Amino acid sequence: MPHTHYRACNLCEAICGIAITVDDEGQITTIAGDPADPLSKGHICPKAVALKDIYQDPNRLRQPLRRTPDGWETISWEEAFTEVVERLQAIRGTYGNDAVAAYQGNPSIHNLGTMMTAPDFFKALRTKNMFSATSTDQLPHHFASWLMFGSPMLLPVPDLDHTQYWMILGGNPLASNGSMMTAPGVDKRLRAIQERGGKVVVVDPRRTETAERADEHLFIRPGQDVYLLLGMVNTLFAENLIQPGRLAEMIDGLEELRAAVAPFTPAKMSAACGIPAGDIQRLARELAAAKSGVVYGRVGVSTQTFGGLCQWLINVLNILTGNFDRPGGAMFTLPALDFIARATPKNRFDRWRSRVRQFPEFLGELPVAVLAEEILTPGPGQIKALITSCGNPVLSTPNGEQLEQALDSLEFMVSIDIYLNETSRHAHLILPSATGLETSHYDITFHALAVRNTAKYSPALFPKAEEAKYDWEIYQELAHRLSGASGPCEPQPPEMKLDLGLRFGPYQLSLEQLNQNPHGIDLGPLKPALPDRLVHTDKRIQLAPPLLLNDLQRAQKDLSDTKNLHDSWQLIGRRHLRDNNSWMHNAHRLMRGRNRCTLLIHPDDALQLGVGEGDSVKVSSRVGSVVAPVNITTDIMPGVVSLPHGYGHHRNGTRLDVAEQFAGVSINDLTDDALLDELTGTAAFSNVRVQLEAV
Ligand SMILES: Nc1nc2c(c(=O)[nH]1)N[C@H]1C(S)=C(S)[C@@H](COP(=O)(O)OP(=O)(O)OC[C@H]3O[C@@H](n4cnc5c(=O)[nH]c(N)nc54)[C@H](O)[C@@H]3O)O[C@H]1N2
Ligand SMILES: Nc1nc2c(c(=O)[nH]1)N[C@H]1C(S)=C(S)[C@@H](COP(=O)(O)OP(=O)(O)OC[C@H]3O[C@@H](n4cnc5c(=O)[nH]c(N)nc54)[C@H](O)[C@@H]3O)O[C@H]1N2
Ligand code: SF4
Ligand SMILES: [Mo]
Repeated sequence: MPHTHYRACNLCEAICGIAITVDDEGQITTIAGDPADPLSKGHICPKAVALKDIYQDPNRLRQPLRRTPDGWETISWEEAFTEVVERLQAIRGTYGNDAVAAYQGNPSIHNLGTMMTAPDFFKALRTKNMFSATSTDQLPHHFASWLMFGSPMLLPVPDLDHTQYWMILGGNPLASNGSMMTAPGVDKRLRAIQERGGKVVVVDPRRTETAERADEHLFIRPGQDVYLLLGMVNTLFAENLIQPGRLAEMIDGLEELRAAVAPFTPAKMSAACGIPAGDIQRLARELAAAKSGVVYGRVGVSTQTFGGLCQWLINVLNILTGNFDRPGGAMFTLPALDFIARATPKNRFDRWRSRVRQFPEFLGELPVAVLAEEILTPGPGQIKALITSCGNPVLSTPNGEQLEQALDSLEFMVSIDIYLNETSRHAHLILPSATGLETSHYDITFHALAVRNTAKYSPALFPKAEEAKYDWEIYQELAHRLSGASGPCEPQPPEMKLDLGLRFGPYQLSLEQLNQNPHGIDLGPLKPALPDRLVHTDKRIQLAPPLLLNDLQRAQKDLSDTKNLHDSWQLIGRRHLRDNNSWMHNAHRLMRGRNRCTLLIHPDDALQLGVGEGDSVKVSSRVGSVVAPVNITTDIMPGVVSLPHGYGHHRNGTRLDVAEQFAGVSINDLTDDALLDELTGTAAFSNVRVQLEAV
């Protein structure tokens, strides 16, 4: 019988409800948005249909591979597990636990099985060399939340559906479908703000798809948002616009903050960020005057040299204007599986440091920008083995070419990945998992970051191939064998823990209830939750944590450094709706039309270089160079150029079926491992300077 299967798409943070019809032969006939999903209400994007392509892709790995001098050979799971554990144990025995490093990539958080099992496996490694895509992404959000609210996971979300004023910095939700803000159908939600008389402002060095739809767009010099934000906070104090409302009783550090921001006047900030002082003041006044409002900053403001300060100041602006923990402002979710309820305040920073550059850990991780040097620099504590899981750091972390050299020098590398790609091709063994439509899903992370409280469980649509394993089976087996336990590993599907988590959660749901509601369960709009939800034991908000106040000195110093802005360009990234980081360019239906991996450049700059539309330009940075065709547009600021990340599929030896004209180049062959936010360790992608040359 043809039937319809309902699930959540787990490709990006929007977790859209989808309806998949399957015919008698078990073939997918359609994938459409599910109007009955309480969160997405029918929204879908073109990537959802590619779930079918991933499921059917003949190049997706289904059995473990081993690299041999004559190429890759397929081996049994038993052989693979035995070899991985033997090699890891041997390296740990010879060099110590820290010689084994691990990198976890983005799809881990979109995978229920990995979320439930990978942490135990990585803990069992007892290594200080843990890395993840977080240090190329949202680390500053966690840092600010940890210091201000007591837990890195207590993350405020913009209450989009009720706000009257939305200021977006460094995010392009119309292309990315939203991030640290699960809000499927952002376009509709944005239009609704305008229809109820509200205003949307975008601050971005590029006039993005989102900026195009906003009421106002301001260009900002890349990497300089901290100065705009400081100028706005300064204005609030200078003009007596501080009105935290009921939060006044819960905040500490107001006077320290006032003193700390006093030197950062809008007039001084303007020269740094390129936004007129009058506009900086006006934005602060507008936010303070709005019936409700929220400042939201995403990857473009996290991945810069002052990413930590930016995310702190964004919270500060929302708090000082009375827009925190109130409808239409920045609010906290109450998810059905609530990991905050049991969170306790802990020190999570600088408990150890990286060996070479002495960077402090945060949340048990070191910045991925130091991974290559930790592999390449000889001496005690050098990394000799690496496990990558759900990650493609060669294309996604700064100075990818250097990392490739480092990977080739490892004694042992294993990738838990569904493809033989730019990263896993350096591994000795690849352990592929079942994925997507073959897996069940409950979104532990993104229900906790959603603009509305909902809960949804999706069972697997198709059984996995007989010879395949789920991610959770791989982690459990490896953890079991590494622990030296005797006897076979008893598989524990993630559903057991999930059901328990739901039952002990704030709504006391169960897996059975979720199974009975395949479209998902609506748990209502976000509600004020403070002070109860604060994790600091004194239930207070720290407005002026010393680590952040100290970092202002660095911002002050950088401000007085006179830089010659005219001898180079600034490079920024971008996302396209039909891309998903580095790993879906082999889905042919997403790769039609024009090559998207182009260098956006302003007409004045193109004229200066003497290049016309489509001409090739060599882009060089301290670490490398690439050649890309230009796309001339007034949508980008003069002096700034943009390349999307995730491309660069020309590297030999992969089994990815990416058409030649879409292979592109990797922006991360230009981004610099030496540039990072010295406070949080986040890669500073937006601070990279490049030279351009017509070829
Ligand atoms: N210059 C620049 N660089 C960036 C960014 C940027 O904006 N600019 N963005 C950064 C951000 S925000 C992120 S999150 C990172 C992403 O960085 P990564 O997470 O390292 O890279 P992805 O491209 O997401 O690679 C995902 C990998 O997981 C595999 N995979 C997919 N599904 C599964 C599965 O179910 N199981 C397993 N085991 N593997 C699976 C894919 O084959 C692929 O190899 O990139 C960062 N890099
Ligand atoms: N289609 C699609 N969707 C995705 C992804 C994808 O690859 N493709 N990736 C997913 C992931 S892992 C993430 S983390 C999210 C990210 O979601 P978003 O944060 O919305 O990511 P981007 O679309 O890269 O938007 C970043 C914006 O920052 C701007 N920017 C760059 N530098 C600066 C700066 O210095 N200052 C300011 N103010 N702006 C700057 C860029 O021009 C860009 O418009 O998207 C997720 N969704
Ligand atoms: S927006 Fe994200 S979750 Fe929604 S259909 Fe597209 S890829 Fe899937
Ligand atoms: Mo990300």
